[in-house]
Amino acid sequence: MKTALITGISGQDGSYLSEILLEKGYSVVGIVRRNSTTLPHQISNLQNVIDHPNLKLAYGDLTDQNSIQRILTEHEPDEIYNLGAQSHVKVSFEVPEFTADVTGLGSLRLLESIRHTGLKTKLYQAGSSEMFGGMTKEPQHEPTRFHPRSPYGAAKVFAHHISVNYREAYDLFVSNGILFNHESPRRGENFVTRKITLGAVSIKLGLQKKLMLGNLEAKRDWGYAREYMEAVWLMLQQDHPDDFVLATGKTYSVRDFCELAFNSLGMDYRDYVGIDEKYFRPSEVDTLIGDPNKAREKLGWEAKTTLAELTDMMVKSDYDKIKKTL
Ligand code: F7E
Repeated sequence: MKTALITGISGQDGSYLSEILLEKGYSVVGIVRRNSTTLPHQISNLQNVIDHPNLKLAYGDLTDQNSIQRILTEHEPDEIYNLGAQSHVKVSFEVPEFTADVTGLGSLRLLESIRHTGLKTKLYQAGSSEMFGGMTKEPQHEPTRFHPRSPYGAAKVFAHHISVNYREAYDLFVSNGILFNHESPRRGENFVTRKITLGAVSIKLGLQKKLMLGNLEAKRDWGYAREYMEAVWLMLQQDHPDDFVLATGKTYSVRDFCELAFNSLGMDYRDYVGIDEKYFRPSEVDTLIGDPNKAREKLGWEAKTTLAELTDMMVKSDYDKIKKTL
């Protein structure tokens, strides 16, 4: 039985990936951080797998090298998926140093731990389309120059480059994913898609009157998170480490997403959506659209779920969830 270690297991991606790995017969170890919320609350995304006999949780932190090294020594994972991060772009402007520590240096600590323990393991480093940022050619693909537009994007660029460096310098098996936005009913509530589906449903059910947002013109390449985690697993099943863009190849504005979400509930977003400057970012990434050709050719992967299907899935899930509480 193979063992996989996941940092960020309590997040959207970690929860899908742990389900996929457990279905494939892996033993999964997830790193969780101690914080002031209770553990059941912190791992609510893991409800489908929490009682699985092959799932273990271990306290640790990407800012604590000793904890990482201890977990590696104890569990000797065959594969490591580094999904842990301070992943909110707007918040990274408020806590840039913390973001650099967790999202950037966290990756280095993991690499150093692998090197020091001498483990023959494969590492997946979760990179982001935020590394491309602004002023790049579209669509963005693996050779596109990075130009991050936030502390989060800059930290991810560091994590990407240091992963490539450790691959070249120490011959470690490290693959970088460059994932464009990927969403689902498990998306955190302060990312724009989930904020919109929750807001639209709350308005529909009479619990809220307006939904305040920031920049409606920003364009993103949005896919379905579960499908992206299938590709992440495939990256570590290759004979050689490599870097891959995962994207749908289509882009839509935040305004388009509002239209889809409100329409699916029989409403016109223009009657309910307002603009609040506080949601604007000091520097914005205007347009992201990925070219997933390399993933298609080498991994045989492509995104299948359309944005309309994804929006419907998220709206329905939020509707059912809120309805139950009324
Ligand atoms: O913003 C605009 C905002 O926070 C999308 C993370 O997973 O994907 C995510 O980063 C767009 C931006 O995601 C609101 O200005 C308008 O242009 O959902 P988001 P993100 O910043 O693209 C990448 C790939 C990652 O790696 C990140 O970890 O929507 N926007 N109004 C708003 N955004 C938010 N959050 N809230 C608003 O009210």
